[in-house]
Formats: sequence, structure tokens, C-alpha cells
Amino acid sequence: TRVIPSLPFSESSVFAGTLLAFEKFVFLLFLSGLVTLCFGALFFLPDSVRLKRIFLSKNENPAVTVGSDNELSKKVPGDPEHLRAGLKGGEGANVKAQEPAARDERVTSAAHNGERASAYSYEAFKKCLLKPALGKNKGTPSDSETLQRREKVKEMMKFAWDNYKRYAWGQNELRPLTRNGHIGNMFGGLRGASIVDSLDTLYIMGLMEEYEEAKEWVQNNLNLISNGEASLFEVNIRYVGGLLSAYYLTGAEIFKQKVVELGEKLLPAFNTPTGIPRGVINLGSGTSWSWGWASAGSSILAEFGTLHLEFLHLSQLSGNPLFTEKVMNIRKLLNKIEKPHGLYPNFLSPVSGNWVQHHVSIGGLGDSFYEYLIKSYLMSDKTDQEAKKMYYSAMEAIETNLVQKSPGGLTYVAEWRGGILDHKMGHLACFSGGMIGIGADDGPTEQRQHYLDLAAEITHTCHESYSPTKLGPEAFRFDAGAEATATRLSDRYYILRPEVIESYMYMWRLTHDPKYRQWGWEAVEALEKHCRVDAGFSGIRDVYASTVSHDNMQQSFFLSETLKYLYLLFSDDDLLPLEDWVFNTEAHPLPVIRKTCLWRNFPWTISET
Ligand code: DMJ
Repeated sequence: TRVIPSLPFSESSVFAGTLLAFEKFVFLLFLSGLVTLCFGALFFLPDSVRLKRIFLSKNENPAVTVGSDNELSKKVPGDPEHLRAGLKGGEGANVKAQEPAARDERVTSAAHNGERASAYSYEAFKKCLLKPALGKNKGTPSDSETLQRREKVKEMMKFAWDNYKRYAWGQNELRPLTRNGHIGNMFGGLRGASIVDSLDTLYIMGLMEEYEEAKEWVQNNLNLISNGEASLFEVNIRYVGGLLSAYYLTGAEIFKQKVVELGEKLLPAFNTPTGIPRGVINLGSGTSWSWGWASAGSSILAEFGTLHLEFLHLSQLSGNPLFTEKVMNIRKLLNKIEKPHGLYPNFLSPVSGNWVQHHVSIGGLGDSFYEYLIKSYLMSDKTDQEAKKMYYSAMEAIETNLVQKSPGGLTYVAEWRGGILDHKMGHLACFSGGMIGIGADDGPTEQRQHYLDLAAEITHTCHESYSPTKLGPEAFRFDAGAEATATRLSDRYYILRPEVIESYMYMWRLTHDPKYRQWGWEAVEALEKHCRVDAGFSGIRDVYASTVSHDNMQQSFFLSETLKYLYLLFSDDDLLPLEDWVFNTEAHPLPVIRKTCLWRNFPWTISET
């Protein structure tokens, strides 16, 4: 209490009251300043993202489903960035998991790798190949028309590359209309996606000057110390896949060093109660999230099921079994879990290990999981019996439940929603012609011809969807009178995707039916006519429109996949022979791990059950 002696009571109490009010005001001002300061400081801490998530209400970040500011996870269905990853959206919470073990594991395995990585012998690997990787004569075809066509594809690659180099060097993709670069947010702050995705294409095409530039960029500028949030799937298929194949093709140590370092950064995503990784990972902190749009914090089949090939090779190169253990654990869970009608739904909880909803698709969300089963078997020199069994059982279930014939006689693979068929096929699902083709030979004897026929029929259907511009829509339907046509305006775009051409390439290698080269050439002409602009190649918004509208994006998979598959289509089969190489889902060739050769030294890599 205070006494103000010289003033009468009333006056002194008024004065005292005023003074107290003033003090209160100052005190409150100070307090609010302090709170603002502390709150503000939170945002400057290194992992401010987590704190923002705690403090910001969802209203402050309206695009996020539940309390997330994660740029990637707030992408909405229909966003091309998702679509190009082969993903579509759904409703659901954005779930975060930060496991305390994450950092320690990376430190331990880094030490582990340091000791063992140098033990890997590139020379020994080369002796394990049955044939020279680039063939007798770099796959040069003997007939002049095919050679000319191949030269055209090479010219397209050079044009795409030169423009990327000129306008977007070091960024992730080229925007050919505005002549600038695009970084996006798929790769967690990593840059140069088009460079890493192009290394092997440049090399096999003999664009050596360009390859050297790309290699030099990787050496000097590919910075893996990044604190951004990345799609585990995209970083794996493009960066890990791209660096692995560049290493296996060239033997340049820098690619091995970089890929093992990057692989380490992906490991914390597996620290979930089941070991099923979440879709989004912060490459710096190791924190991981499920996609905001994925049902109830689930992980996506096509994402966690598309790691196996690369992770086995990471173990090969680093000598670290952890990579293999992580993907073998995913395999084990998927093998054991009960499957509705033998089918694999697209969403699985990384916490409970149960399916979250019954949507099945061989296109977006499911696609490359099936691809990696058969390719794991092939890459294991046909010793991985578990993968083989899972692949052929899945195929059987797909044929029984999903494969349909349209009234017009077209074979297609429908989607399945809890027992109800959706009679549509995505462009992404068109890779399945090639997949079923390469799997035909190892199926049950009485089914072999059937699988080859099925592969040819699906490829034919996908070719039918490429009309009238000779480029195909993102999705096409087989109901209400539609026969492989897009019925919605929003499905009519083409973003330079490879899947249809990929199937032509495999079917050509398997059958040598000249129609596949013919169809590939049609696609080259259409790409030149509709997608080539003054400064690169661009996707188009409507494959049925007579006047094209460009989307201003030269996707990195155009250089890595579309142009590579076209080049291989017009090359002799001894360029990257299929006895020695399997292509990851981004078309990066990875060598078969021979049981008579490297496998002997790395007994953990292959399960022979
Ligand atoms: C590529 O990144 C890969 O092929 C992936 O498996 C699916 N989508 C794109 C190309 O369409």
C-alpha cells in the first residue's frame, strides 16, 4: 500500500488511482511486448515449422486440413504437382510423427557407411554384367529410317536440355513460355531435379558435353544440406534413382557419395510404429508427416511400395544393411496383411498397419507398387521368390476384379472402390502394358501367352486414347458410350507423361512388332507439333482442342523418361539390355544384382523364401 500524504483523501485516492492505472498500463504494455517478443522468436528457431503448427490455428492457414503449415501436405487434389507424382487427393488429417530415434539412427548408419562404402568395387560390378551396358555399338540401329528417328529424339533431348540450361539452370524445372525456372516444393529444398533426372539420358544418348556439365553441377552444386520438406517418393525415384544409375553407368565416385548421403537423410521417415514410412519428410530435421489429403493420416501404397529397388542398391553401395531392412519390413507387412479379394488398397495406416479405405487402382496411388514387385524379382536375378509370388497373386486378383472389356472391344483396367467399379483408366495406369509384358515370361507356364496378350491389349487401348492430337488425356473412361476418351474437361490435359511410350518400348523389345515403333513415331510428331515451343517443351491443357494451350512446364520426367524410352524404342536391344538392367519408375536403369556375383558378398539383400 502507498500513502500520498500532502493531498486530501479524495484527491489523493483519485491521484493514487490514476497512478495505479498508469502503472498497470505500463506493466501490461511491457507484458504484451514480452509475449510478442517470445512468440515472434519462436519463428526464428531452426525448426519453426513445428512451433507454428502448435501455435497457429487452422484458420490462419486455410488450405491445411488439420493444423499443418506444411507446404507439400496442403496441396489439394487436382494440383498438377500432385498429379505428376501420380497422386490424387482425398479427405483427411495431416498427421505428424517425430520419433526421437531418428537422428541417432542416421548418425550410427553414417558411421557405418563411412567404413563400408569404400569397400564397394565398381570393377567387380562391371564384371557381373552379362553384356556391355551400352551395347556393341551404343544401340545404333542398322536401318536408316530408325536411325533418323533416333537422331530426332536426341535432338529433342538436346533442345530440352539447352533451354533448361539457358533459362532455368540449377532450378528444378524449366518454364518454357516465361523462360524461367521452377523450384516447387516436392524435393525439400533440393535443386537441379532436371539435371539429376537427365544424367543417364544424356550419357546413353552420347551427349557427353552436356553430361559433363551435369556431372560438374552435381559435384559442385548439389547441396544435400537442406531443411525443407520433401516427398519421400519423389526424392527417391528422381534423385536417388538418378544418382544410382549415373553411378552404375559411369563409375564416377561423386554419384555414389551423394546418393549414400541422400539415402541417409530419408531413413527417419521409417520411424513409425509399423516401420511404414510417412509421405513427407523434412530432410534436415528428419521429422515426417502424412499427406494432409491422405485418408486419416495414412501412407500411400504407390509411395511406400516404390522404394525397394533403390534401397537395395543403397545397401549394395554403402554396405549398410539398414536400407534393405527398412524395405524388407514393408514387404513383410504387406505380405502378411489380409487383402480384400486379394487386392491391395491404396491407403494404409503407418500407426496400426491396417488399410484405411478400400480404393484399389493400378493407376495413381497404386501403380508403381505392382511395378516394383515384378522388378524386385527381376533385379534379384530371379531369386526373390516372395516378390514373385506377391506379384502374380496381385495380378490374378487384378484380372479377376479389375480387368474389363469395353463394348467396343477395348481391354482396360478399371478402378475399384469397396467392390464398386469405376470404369476409368488414368494415363499413369498405361505403364501396366509394359509391366505385364516384362512379367509374362516368369508367370505360370499356361499363363505366359495370356499375359503377353493382355499386355498388348492394354497397350493398344492406351494407344487408342491418344487421339485426335495423338497425345493422350490424363484420364479416360469406358462408360456412357465413352471408349477410351476423357469425358471431363478437367481430365483432358497432357503433361509430357511417359507411360504410354514406356509400354511401346517394352512391347517392342518383347515382340518386335513394328507397330510399336510406328506408334512411338506418331508420339514424336505430336510432341513436336503440340508441345514444342520456342524455349523448350510444354504440357498442354486439352488434348482435344484444335488450338493448343500450353501449361508452361517442362517436367523433369520428360527428360528422364519420355525421351529416354523413345530413344530406346529406336535403338537396338543391346542398349541397356533387359537381362542386366531394370528401370526404376522414373526410367533410371539399375543393374540386376547377380546371385553368383555381388550377392555373395551382401547376403542380406535378397530373401530367398
Ligand atoms: C513419374 O515421376 C514416374 O513415372 C512416377 O512413377 C509416376 N509419375 C511420373 C510420370 O508421369
